[in-house]
Amino acid sequence: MFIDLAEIYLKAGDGGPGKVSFLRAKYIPNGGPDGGDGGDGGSIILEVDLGLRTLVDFRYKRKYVADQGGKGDGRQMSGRDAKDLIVKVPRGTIVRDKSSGLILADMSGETQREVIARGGKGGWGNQHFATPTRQIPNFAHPGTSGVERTVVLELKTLADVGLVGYPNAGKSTLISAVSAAKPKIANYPFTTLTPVLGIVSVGPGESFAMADIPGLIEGAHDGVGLGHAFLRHVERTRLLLHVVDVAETDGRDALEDFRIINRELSLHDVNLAERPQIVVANKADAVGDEGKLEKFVHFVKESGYEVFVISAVTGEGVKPLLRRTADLLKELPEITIYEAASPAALLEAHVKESPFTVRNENGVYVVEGPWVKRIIGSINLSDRESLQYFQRVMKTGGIIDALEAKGVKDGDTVRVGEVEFDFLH
Ligand SMILES: Nc1nc2c(ncn2[C@@H]2O[C@H](COP(=O)(O)OP(=O)(O)OP(=O)(O)O)[C@@H](O)[C@H]2O)c(=O)[nH]1
Ligand SMILES: [Mg+2]
Repeated sequence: MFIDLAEIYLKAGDGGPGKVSFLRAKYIPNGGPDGGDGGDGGSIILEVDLGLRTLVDFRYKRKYVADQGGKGDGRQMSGRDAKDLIVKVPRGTIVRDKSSGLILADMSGETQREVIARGGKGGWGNQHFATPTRQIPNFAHPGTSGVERTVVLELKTLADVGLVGYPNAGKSTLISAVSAAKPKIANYPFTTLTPVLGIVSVGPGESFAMADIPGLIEGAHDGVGLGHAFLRHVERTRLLLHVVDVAETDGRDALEDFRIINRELSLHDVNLAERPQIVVANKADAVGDEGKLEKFVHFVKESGYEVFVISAVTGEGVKPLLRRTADLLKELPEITIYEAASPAALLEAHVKESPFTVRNENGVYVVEGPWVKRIIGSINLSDRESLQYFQRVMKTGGIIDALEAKGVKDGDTVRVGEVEFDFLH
């Protein structure tokens, strides 16, 4: 089964808790603190697997939970770091954070690996907390939480060239004539049900990737026929080959088909309608009305497109088409790779959409919310840049406004998680 959309839940492991313990030995009556640290929780890492072609596995397994870090122990024994959980995805998978819709990663590299949910850090044991004035530290850190999130996976095939056109126009016949791909070909519409990728070789060391997708019909953007969902597999392409049946099999009209497909492309995504396009007038061997073909070619050229009259079956005209395609590709921008959102943008989105509360507890303004642990875990308060980032999130997340609404004044104490600071506007 071919599946190109999936939603999965990820929970990285929490860091293990640090230990509260004191050295006990025969001749040392009051041993110092020797509580070890907790281990780090396992992260969830997505990895490209070139052998995968679909997201079908995620139909059956939708929940991925990495192990927690081990607990710290006495005698300064650290807890074990948990193993990372590796989840394999096909190349071309775009990973989005479900709640914000932001892109976490575009898994398009051949060997790409990305941490999508980071495991929590192990907590410090009490061995770290002894000071000259506090010789019996009766506490340890609990460890931070592993990231929990639902992500949407979307597979968008990586190809230089996309074949689009009406059903039965000969798209699959063309890709099977010019590459090793062997999709099903038949004389009825909707023969192709899933995208097919083929590598087209045009000369020594010169090749490009071509994607064949199911045919489109009028109303595809509204879900008519197989709908337009498969267009996602040509969205990254640099060039479209628009295949039109100019033999007008079954009483079709080439010009009308051509217009319908272009309209469907723009209704799906204006970027796709503006993608460079070569018109492939196919089935030249079976044309009945040469005059009509000439008119079609003339009209299409007048509209600003290059046209190649070919027969995918006899091979007539195919070579010049491939030559021109390869030459044009040299001038066109690279295959689209989507940029991942910055960690700051992600955290801001998270803060914005999560509820938080501000309350006054004996003169201290306490900010609480589900993201508090995460933000505190992700910043280093002794680092200037990190601190500026923290302030920015406080501001864009609306926390400063909420504090002011509660009556906070310069010099008042604000507590976020375990961090306390003086409010300064
Ligand atoms: N005479 C002739 N027939 C062709 C040519 N190209 C394709 N055909 C025929 O047209 C029919 C449809 O071809 P396909 O390649 O399956 O068409 P498609 O565009 O992939 O169709 P869908 O997958 O349904 O969208 C088949 O019977 C092919 O043999 C051609 O150049 N000349
Ligand atoms: Mg086909």
